[in-house]
Amino acid sequence: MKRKSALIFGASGQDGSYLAELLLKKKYIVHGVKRRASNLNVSINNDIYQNRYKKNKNFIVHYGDISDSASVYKIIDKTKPDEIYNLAAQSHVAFSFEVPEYTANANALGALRIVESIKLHNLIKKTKFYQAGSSEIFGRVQDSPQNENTPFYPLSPYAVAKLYAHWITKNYRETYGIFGSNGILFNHESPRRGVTFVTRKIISGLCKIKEKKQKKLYLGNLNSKRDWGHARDYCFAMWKILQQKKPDDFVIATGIQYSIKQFINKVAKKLNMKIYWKGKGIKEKGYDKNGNIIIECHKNYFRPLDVNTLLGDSKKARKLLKWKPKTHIDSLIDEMIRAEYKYLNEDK
Ligand code: NDP
Ligand code: GDR
Repeated sequence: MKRKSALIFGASGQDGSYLAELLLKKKYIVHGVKRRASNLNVSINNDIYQNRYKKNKNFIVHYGDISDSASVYKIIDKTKPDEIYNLAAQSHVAFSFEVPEYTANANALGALRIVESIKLHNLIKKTKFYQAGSSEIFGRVQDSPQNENTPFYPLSPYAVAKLYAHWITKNYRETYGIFGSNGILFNHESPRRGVTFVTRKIISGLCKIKEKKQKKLYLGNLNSKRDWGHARDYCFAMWKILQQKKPDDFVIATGIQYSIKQFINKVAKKLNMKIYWKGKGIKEKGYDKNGNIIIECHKNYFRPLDVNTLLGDSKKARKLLKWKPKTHIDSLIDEMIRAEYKYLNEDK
């Protein structure tokens, strides 16, 4: 039987690394797109990318950029894959307020470049397309929990761009019959999460405070609530979405939410640290048992507009994809803490 092939835009990111591992395990030929930079990026995922995949003959690296039409067209033409996963994005919501135009180019037009390329290269009958959508499109939530029928209300340049990508995928599906599916994924984390996202920042900060390598952790809005799952489980859902007979859109979530403060308390408990909270809003502070301030809010980490609550209802995915999250938030935190200690010991 002919081996399936997949092309992953964003293969060096958190999700790209888990998805590549899954597909290689399923005996796919995996093509990963990586953008060139003038110096080597030394993030953990790039280590994984360099060390693990470089030597695997079933993993082929292509240099390209989702914001550059010619490179996207060329790579798709060259690889003609059975499945394309578009995970490439400027994925930081807060940064998107600072680089709105670049965010729109990568996150919105990136998806357009791929579907247009599938059409131009006559791949409509061959190639299935997965678009990495986000729960951020629910923004100022109109209903709770959020499912595929909840109205969208994006609150950041990131979310507005992701909403364009959502609709253009649906539009090419309805206009040209492309097998294009949107996953509307709620937050998912792992030891491979970028260090500026809140879960990794909290775990990394508290581990360092406990080990006396850092005195204080500065954060922003402690009261927003998120529905957090494990990236490995969510990448499995991406693959399942493309194994369906028909293209469709799916919400992927755990259905349980915690506030940032609750998340901090959970991590602290696992590290045997008790945090005493005092104050409100930006003045709220977390103290250790000796009365030292170890958590403080700083205006730099507040967004011009924030999404206060997100809670997903993934009944459709549970029924049609037979998917459900395997990892409980406590196991996710345990895994992230273990990895953080490993990074600390390796002094990364
Ligand atoms: P990451 O930020 O870890 O990974 C993003 C990937 O996109 C990296 O490989 C990055 O490459 C690549 N990339 C960025 N800009 C470009 C570009 N111009 N051209 C080519 N590649 C580029 O994100 P995640 O893995 O967490 O998320 C994957 C996708 O899923 C993203 O689209 C994100 O918006 C979306 N998403 C994520 C959720 C989450 O909770 N993690 C939830 C919902 C949606 P490089 O290594 O060079 O930076
Ligand atoms: P999010 O994740 O914006 O939901 O986007 P992030 O972890 O950045 O923020 C979650 C919430 O925590 C609050 N917060 C802070 N956030 C960061 N990054 N740093 C801080 O210091 C801090 N303090 C408080 C934020 O205000 C926010 O409310 C992630 C990304 O992966 C997107 O690509 C993806 O689409 C969504 O999840 C679903």
